[in-house]
Amino acid sequence: MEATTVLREKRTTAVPIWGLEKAYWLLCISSLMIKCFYYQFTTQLNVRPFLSAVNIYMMVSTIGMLLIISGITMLFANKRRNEAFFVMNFLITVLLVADTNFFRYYYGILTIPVVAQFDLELLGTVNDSIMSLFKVNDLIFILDLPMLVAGLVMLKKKSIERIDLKRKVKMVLVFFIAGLSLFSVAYFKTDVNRFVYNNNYVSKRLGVLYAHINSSRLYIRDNYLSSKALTKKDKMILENFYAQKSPSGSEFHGIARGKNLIVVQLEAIQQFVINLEVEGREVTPNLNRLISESLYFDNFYYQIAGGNTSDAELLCNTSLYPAREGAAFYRFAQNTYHSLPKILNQLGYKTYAMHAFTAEFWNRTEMYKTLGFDEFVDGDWYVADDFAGWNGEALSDASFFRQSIEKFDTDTPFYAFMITLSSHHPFSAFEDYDFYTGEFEDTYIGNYLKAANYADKCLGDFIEDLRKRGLLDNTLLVVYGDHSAVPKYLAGQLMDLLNIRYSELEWVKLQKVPCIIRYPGLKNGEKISTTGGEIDLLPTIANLMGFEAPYALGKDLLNTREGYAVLRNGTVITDDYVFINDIGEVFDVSTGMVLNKKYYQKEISQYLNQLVVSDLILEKNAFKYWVLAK
Ligand code: GP9
Ligand code: MN
Repeated sequence: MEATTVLREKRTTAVPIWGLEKAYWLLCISSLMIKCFYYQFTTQLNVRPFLSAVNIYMMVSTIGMLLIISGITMLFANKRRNEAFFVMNFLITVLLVADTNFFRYYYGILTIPVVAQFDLELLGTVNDSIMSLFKVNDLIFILDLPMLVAGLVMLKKKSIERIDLKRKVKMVLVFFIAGLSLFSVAYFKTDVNRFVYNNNYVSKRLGVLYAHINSSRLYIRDNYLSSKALTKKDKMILENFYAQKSPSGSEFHGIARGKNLIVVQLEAIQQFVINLEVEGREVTPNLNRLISESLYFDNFYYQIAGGNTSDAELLCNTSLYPAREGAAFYRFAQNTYHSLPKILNQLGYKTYAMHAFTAEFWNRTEMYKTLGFDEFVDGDWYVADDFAGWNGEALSDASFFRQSIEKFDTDTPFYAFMITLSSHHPFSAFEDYDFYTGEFEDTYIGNYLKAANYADKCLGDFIEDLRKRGLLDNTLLVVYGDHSAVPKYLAGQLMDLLNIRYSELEWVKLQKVPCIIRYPGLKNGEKISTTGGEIDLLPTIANLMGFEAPYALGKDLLNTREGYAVLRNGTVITDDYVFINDIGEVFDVSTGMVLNKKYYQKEISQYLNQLVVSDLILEKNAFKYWVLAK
């Protein structure tokens, strides 16, 4: 009799607390849900109308994931379950804030290799870039925190009971079953075969939380669960791939044999600035002039991924694609490569990599040794006598070029790989720079145009200096941009500047960088519109300098019949059509009409096979164990 009374008493006091607890969990989960949705829309991975089929599946999947994570939280907590829910909310919030900022600059989610390559000291140098990415609306990430803390304090005052096993199992099961059911509805509506190449596609369809789980799953599978040994089958894949590569053509073969090679990789210079006039002034008068005396490739795409600038360096110097996750400069710095500096070293060249910044950034110190550069002329070598752009603390491009030219040893032919820096995001350091941008003054785009104008001036002075010293005509000069400057969330400003109506196709077509090749005797002043990308630099240079680059994945842009560029996210651009992997559609490149995918599927898969081959080479260090049969 006594025992029943106690039990009854307990129940009556427990019920209101239970109600409060459940309300608290609901608050934790629903505010997280809003934050997840905010991520999806602020990144523009998902767009209006809010209730489109794609968005509904993303939302359903996100809620499913949150319930599953809540189930896990419940599984490991008992008396401190409310604290556990708070911690869950807090940790996911931190992840989403980091994701949002990372996305705004790098257009991707944070993945294990990306996080593994963070170096806090070096991160400090990009502080300004990071801070500039926050928006007022991001406050949404912390709005719930005071309420959650207050709720926790209130609940702490009540006596929270332990939950017995039976009840706990029941609760965990409810979370899991509800979560999994919701998630499955969305998952089975998604083309999961496209996941491998594109975390953004996963995010857009199934939400950012699942994108993290998926990318971590793939990372663990590829790095810990699958063998790193190069199998017979892998070798067959490589042999077949290289066997069907088209033989090299002969136009301009060897025209610059034995000459110097200077490659200038321009920071964040996109193609749209070329020949652009703002308020009656050319943004890039020097590049435009250079183009008039060079070959100009106007359908040339950047192909970088998680390694940003360093990926462009890899593409140019090895003609391999970037790693599918993280930066190859960090992940595969000990691999064997058939690189441009190695080939030129063998031909008696002196090879320099030149970049006036902290040598360790992007693990360049290690990677440049691996790529075989004789010397890395880094930030420590340059006298810090002039600053411009970026965070105000980086050596100006003007000084970089001025000092670099003194370094060239002109007694032997040399290869100088030069990476500029001043026109680095966020461009706000150029706010007061003397290039009037009219209605774009004080905007992101306006500042970028100023930065581009400055970078152009420095390059122009450098070219004149080369000319004066009699070096220009003895040198094969290659100039290209490394990657975009305008993130997708600012597409509107860019479209306004260029007077273009936004569409996914137009956006993809804007992801071009200029590529200029100058050498006396080339069809100078001509424009080559064959579609290509950074991966084609090495084979094109090889042809002009008269050496072979048999391991290059790219093509010689001067001797190809087939124009195409494969982007790391699985988008394929050809002279005729564009397959946008994010949305899974094929468009006519000039009319923008949607084409029937089934007619292009086979060809697209063949192009995408290049990514598979490249991943195999990087991830299994294939060039260490396999040589191409002559
Ligand atoms: C740093 C510079 C910047 O050395 O190359 O790299 P990014 O942020 O453009 O990848
Ligand atoms: Mn860069």
